[in-house]
Amino acid sequence: MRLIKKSSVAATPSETEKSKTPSATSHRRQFIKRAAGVVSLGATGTATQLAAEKLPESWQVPGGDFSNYGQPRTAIDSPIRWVSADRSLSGDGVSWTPLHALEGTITPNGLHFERHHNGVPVIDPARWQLTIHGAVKQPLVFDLNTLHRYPMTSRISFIECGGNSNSLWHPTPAQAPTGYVHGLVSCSEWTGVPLSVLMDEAGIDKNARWLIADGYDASGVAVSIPMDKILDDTLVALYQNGEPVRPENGFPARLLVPGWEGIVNVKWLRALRASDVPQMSRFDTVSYTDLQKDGSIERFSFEMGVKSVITSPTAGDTLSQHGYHQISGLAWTGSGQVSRVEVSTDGGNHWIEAVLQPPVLDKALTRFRLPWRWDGAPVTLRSRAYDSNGLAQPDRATLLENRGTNMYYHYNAVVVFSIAADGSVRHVYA
Ligand SMILES: Nc1nc2c(c(=O)[nH]1)N[C@H]1C(S)=C(S)[C@@H](COP(=O)(O)O)O[C@H]1N2
Ligand SMILES: [Mo]
Repeated sequence: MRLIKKSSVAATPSETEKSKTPSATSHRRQFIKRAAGVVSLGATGTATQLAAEKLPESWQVPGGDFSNYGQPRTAIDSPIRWVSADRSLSGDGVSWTPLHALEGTITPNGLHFERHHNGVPVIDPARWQLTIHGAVKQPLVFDLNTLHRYPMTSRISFIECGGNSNSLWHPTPAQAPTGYVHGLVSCSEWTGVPLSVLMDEAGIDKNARWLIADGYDASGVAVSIPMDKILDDTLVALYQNGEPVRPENGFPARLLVPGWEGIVNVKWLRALRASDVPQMSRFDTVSYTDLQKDGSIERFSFEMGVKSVITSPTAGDTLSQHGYHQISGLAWTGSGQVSRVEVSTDGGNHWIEAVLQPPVLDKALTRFRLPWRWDGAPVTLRSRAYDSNGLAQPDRATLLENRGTNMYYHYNAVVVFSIAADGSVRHVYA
């Protein structure tokens, strides 16, 4: 948790006044009301009155230049993706969104998680083409200029890798900040052409229940996606948070299949083939399948479960002060909207409804917050999400009971952090 350190609180009288605008106060009151019994208004202050410090003079000389493309500040404490890659397999690996170091719900493009099976291809947009073929009346080829003439739409949506959080299937709880364990999920505003528009132009044969998508990269990724989902809400995404999709995330075009596991969101999109049967590619049958308790294999497990994680405080933090803290986290579900998030600060005995920060969007990350007072005694913090489809996030014992221990994907159990008397935060199974 990024505690306000005493020395960095610029509590000049004017700034203190500003923070007391009526809206800030009533918002806080609302907050407190929702969480009645957890913290009293008087306990919210962590700031310390300091004498106004003299600003360093170096800030007050003429500063740096304009830039054509802004870069984030880089410093030792800047949010960065962590990369876990297998150096023996070219371009195979992931990089993690630092969820614990970000706020709100939108992931900056440079911090969107990455999953490549064979690296990021260099694609010349002038030579890029998308082909729609197979069981269609009229096979079509689009170049990028043509595609840009079609009607576009935007939606805010998360993408989550099916393998997100999968270290938690192991019997020992990983000790890393939230993003480096659960950060194979990111959320962006994606803009592009609804795939239904393009399929309509191609004219789908009536038995074509599947669409097989592949990309230009060397990985040979090919996935079979049910046509119903394609026609429902799948986009050929060209923009990510307003700018062209980043090379790492599929430039110049990728599929956005809202709420469905990462692999079907094919990047560097090359071709879409309509078919009455799935391709049964390696990615349909070997990867992204799970061994069940009864020994059978679950395939085509597309929809991501309902899930929440606390992002602050997180494992590795040390709470250096008693008193008021804000518990903050993210919740999401592949089947609709997050309807409720509950937080327990007492080992799961009592659950308090957290405030969901609007807007709460379908298949998007949702921010939850809860004011909390730490009295200095050892505690555990956990969050549990529910969705508009009636699904509830399971605790770990229930997930293992239901799914067995041979799973690799789709881990969505309640995550627990313990805080010791010295303020140190650890990830625990409890
Ligand atoms: N062509 C292609 N598409 C791909 C992949 C890939 O390796 N090649 N990886 C998939 C996987 S497993 C995931 S989780 C998402 C990751 O998208 P991102 O890198 O934009 O976060 O892309 C999917 N699309
Ligand atoms: Mo993935």
